[in-house]
Amino acid sequence: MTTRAHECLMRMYEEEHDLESYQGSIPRWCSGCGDNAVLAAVQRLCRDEKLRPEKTVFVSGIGCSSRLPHYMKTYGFHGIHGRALPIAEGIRLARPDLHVFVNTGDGDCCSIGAAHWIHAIRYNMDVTVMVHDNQIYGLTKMQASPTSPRGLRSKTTPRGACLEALNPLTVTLGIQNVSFVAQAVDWIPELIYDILSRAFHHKGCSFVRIVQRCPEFLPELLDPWLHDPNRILLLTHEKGLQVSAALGKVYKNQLEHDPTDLDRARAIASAGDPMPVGILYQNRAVPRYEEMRAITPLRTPELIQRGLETEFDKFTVWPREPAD
Ligand SMILES: Cc1ncc(C[n+]2csc(CCOP(=O)(O)OP(=O)(O)O)c2C)c(N)n1
Ligand code: SF4
Ligand SMILES: [Mg+2]
Repeated sequence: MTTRAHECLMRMYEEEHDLESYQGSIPRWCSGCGDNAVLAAVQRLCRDEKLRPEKTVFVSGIGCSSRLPHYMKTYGFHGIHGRALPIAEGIRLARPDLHVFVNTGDGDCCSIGAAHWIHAIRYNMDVTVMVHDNQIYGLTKMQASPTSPRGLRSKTTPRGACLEALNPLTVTLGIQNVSFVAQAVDWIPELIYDILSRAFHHKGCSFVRIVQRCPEFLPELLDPWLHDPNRILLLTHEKGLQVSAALGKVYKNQLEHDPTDLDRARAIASAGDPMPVGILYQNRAVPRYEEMRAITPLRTPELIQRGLETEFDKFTVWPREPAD
């Protein structure tokens, strides 16, 4: 009887987590920074999906946005610049029992980490990727990134960026094996949550670009979209997002878009303005690298112990058998 009560309590401890259970250290982002909205959404998602903190890992590179794993009370890996994706893929292969999330910036993903971005999409491993796109290098205090708009004055482009901005959506939609692409904006929290939830449930590499405000260095950059709901194009569909009546009243510019239509997704992503928000593309049939390989057995304590013992045995000096 006592054992059963104990087991029951243990199960409750393992399964019941409130929001606080996922809150790590206090965020040190500037007030009004869009990263705060992403953090709030993922903490809610972890609670609602009842993710066990010890079975959840957030991986990042370097940047303001890459500080997110510190603010989660789960496992976390604050990696090196541009390398969040290969680290996450390694975790995915070694520990298929974990939920793997990636937080990366526009610089981290689209600049120094661009090669890994392309291959992560092609390998299509089951990771939920959030690109916090503030169109600037925030942490290093305002250098142009590949997504900075043409003409933007920054520390590295004092006379204005001379190149057209790279579009992370069209690039991703052009990569072989792409299986999930969505876009959110930090100022519509309801939709960040819904989109991340869809991304989390997608089996494969889900790529979510989150258009994110950096009030410290680009305080007015996104104002035209923030203050004019008609410049947001909500993508709705029975296979994509359905928006609440309240949100629909504010954001009237809506488009029925079937997310299985890749050509249409590419056309919507290319248009850019009004800014599409929702699920652009989803293909559940794309094979996942970890499934195709399926070579890594789960690292159980027994397996780890056996491996260690095999290694130690190589160096063990066994006592000699006494001579007869
Ligand atoms: C190898 C290497 N090169 C350069 C840097 C300097 N550095 C740190 S963060 C960063 C850019 C971060 O920009 P982004 O990924 O957009 O993140 P944000 O701070 O805007 O969230 C750079 C260039 C570094 N840490 N390591
Ligand atoms: S510098 Fe910009 S991106 Fe970095 S924390 Fe401040 S507002 Fe956020
Ligand atoms: Mg950035």
